[in-house]
Amino acid sequence: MGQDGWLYAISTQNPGEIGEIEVFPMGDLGIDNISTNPSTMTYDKTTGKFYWAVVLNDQKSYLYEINPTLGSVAATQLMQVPDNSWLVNMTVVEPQSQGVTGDVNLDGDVTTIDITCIYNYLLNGDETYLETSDVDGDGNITTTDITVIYNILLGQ
Ligand SMILES: [Ca+2]
Ligand SMILES: [Ca+2]
Repeated sequence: MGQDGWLYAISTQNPGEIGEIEVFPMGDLGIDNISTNPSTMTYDKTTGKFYWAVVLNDQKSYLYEINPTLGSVAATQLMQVPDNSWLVNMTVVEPQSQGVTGDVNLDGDVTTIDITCIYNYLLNGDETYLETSDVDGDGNITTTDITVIYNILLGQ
């Protein structure tokens, strides 16, 4: 993002080689009152959206969504940062992988072994897989959790 309100793309074909990095103008965002304060941009891989936080000449901080598509470059103002605060840095936190529901022993698959793990808890008090045994998430480890795994195995 340039002080001139233009969006630029940086070629990373030769990353690290000084003088080999190319900068391409993508388009004018139509914002001409950008202050000299630092701005920050981040990219959400999940949604494919670019977010840009900038302080304008009114000394207020704004959050924009950027469309970086060549030919239709645009900035959409999402909000003014409340209480005259400045948003000086931001990042997108990627969601934690949830694992496979029903994969009690966390080996990556739902199998009858996972059912055995729950049986071992119910019958023998084996708490090895306590944290993953509540498959239906109702707060208790019961035969219902075994039924859920059976249904997964049967493809229901
Ligand atoms: Ca498993
Ligand atoms: Ca349960």
